[in-house]
Amino acid sequence: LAQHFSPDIFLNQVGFYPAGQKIAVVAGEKQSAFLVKDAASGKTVFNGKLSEPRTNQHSGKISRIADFSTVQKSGKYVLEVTGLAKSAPFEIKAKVHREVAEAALKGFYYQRVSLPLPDKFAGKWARAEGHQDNKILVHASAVSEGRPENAVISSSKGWYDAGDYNKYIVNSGITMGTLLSLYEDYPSFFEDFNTNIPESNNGVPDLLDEAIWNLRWMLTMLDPGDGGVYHKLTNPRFDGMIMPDAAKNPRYVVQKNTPATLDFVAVTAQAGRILKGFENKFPGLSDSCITAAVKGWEWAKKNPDIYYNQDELNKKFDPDIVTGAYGDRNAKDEWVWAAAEMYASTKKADYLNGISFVTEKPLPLPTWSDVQALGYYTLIRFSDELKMDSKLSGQLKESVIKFSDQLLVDLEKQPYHTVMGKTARDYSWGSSSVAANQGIALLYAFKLTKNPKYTKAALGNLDYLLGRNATGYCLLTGFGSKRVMHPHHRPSIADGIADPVPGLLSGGPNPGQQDKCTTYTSKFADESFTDDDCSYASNEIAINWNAPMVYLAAAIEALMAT
Ligand code: 9MR
Repeated sequence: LAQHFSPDIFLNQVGFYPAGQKIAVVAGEKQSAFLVKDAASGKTVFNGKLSEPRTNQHSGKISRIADFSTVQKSGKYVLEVTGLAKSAPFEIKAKVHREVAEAALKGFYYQRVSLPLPDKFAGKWARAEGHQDNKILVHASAVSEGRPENAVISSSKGWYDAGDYNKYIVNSGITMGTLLSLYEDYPSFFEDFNTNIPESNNGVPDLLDEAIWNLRWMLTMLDPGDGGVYHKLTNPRFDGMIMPDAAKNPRYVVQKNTPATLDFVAVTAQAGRILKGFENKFPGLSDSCITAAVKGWEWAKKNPDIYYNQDELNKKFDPDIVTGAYGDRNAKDEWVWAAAEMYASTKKADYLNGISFVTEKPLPLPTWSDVQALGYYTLIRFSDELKMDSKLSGQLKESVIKFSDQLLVDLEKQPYHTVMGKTARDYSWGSSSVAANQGIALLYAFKLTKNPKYTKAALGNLDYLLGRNATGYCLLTGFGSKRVMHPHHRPSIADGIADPVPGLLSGGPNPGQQDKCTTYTSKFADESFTDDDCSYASNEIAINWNAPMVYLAAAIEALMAT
């Protein structure tokens, strides 16, 4: 694909809304004019001037901006830098990101554990069932009175975390919180949002059906003996590059701890609240969630300082566990999130007693290890309904706006005209999720202020993810003229099909290059990416990155479908 298109023009390869902002980045400083042409007829529809040159703060490279927002007629176009370079064709149309949103949610279906994926739903990515997970061993680090070492439990379903086949509560936490919040923020949008999954016709939004697949697994991770929640369900070591059904190693649940339990509390509290509205579809599920949330909360109250430290664990227990650690050593933010969800679901304000909100600071962007913002979002969403203390709710709202305003500072000067990437810090492991989560924060700022500058910047980050970034890749598999073809994703590698499983968001540039792959072509923060399956540090996929992608694309569709 796309070899004859210029690598010097960077734009959202999926397209643009008729009335939305339309920006491309043109590398170099020599040219000063550009044209937008109708792709079929070649007729020029817009004659534009490039901006003054800008210097990239990461690479020192020079580029200019082409703004063609005034082109508003639906159609297929190409952008040409006069006499030199030509972009791949792109579309201008209403609902232009609908398919992106649907595919990104469908990405979760492809990650389902304990289920065969037939042609009917999975197309050419059909595969056999992987991991029944009905004979899971209790690791020596996780025993309780009723469950001694090597006791066997059933813990089926859920989603594979990423390119590997393990299931981690901490990372499921932020993922579920993001998807469930998307539902609570835009419920009517999901009435008619079909991703062609087995449950599509059950009268429940597909978004919730998908989340319930993972919820049912999460509920099995609470030890009924004491109410603590296991950190993860995992092989001792990562599988090779095999299909899920070929993976046969024994799996364990390992050490209960405070952050995992509080993440579980937050998710089950939120799910319990939402599922009350679907009692006739899932009798008893809502209650089971709330009961589990209360149990977890009580365990965490009694055990407020237990953290997962894999190295320490391996000194004490066998077998050694060397899969993803998600070792969070600070539970302050998990307390905020869990308390917020418990309060919103039970309406008992006591849950907030003794919880410290860091309200004087701008919102901390959500990551798997910092989930405080998810609590803020929920309290803001329900502040009126809960008749919340107006001082606290005012502070929470202020922190979201403060954070968003900081993002917007100097947006006009950025080489890619995005809030993403202003500082090198944005390019952490899974930087695509930073872009998506910034977009979500901006959309909350929009909801609070109704100022369209925030939605515009959020859309800019979606443009970033779909191609207006220094790698030139559209970072969602299955989309774009320059596609990610080799994600670090076991099924995509092992299935013998050229196209990777679609709807999965690549982690994106990460100058850490912890995978030591030899195919990186740049060390600059915004370019440190390689479309190579060796690259778990820049080109893996993960559920906690896909969830904010679903949120951003769907919410933008809900807000500006025209
Ligand atoms: O997303 C995680 C990132 O923040 C950490 O720096 C990294 C190293 O610990 O791990 C990432 O999570 C991986 C997890 O440990 C195992 N499954 C794949 C995840 C994505 O790479």
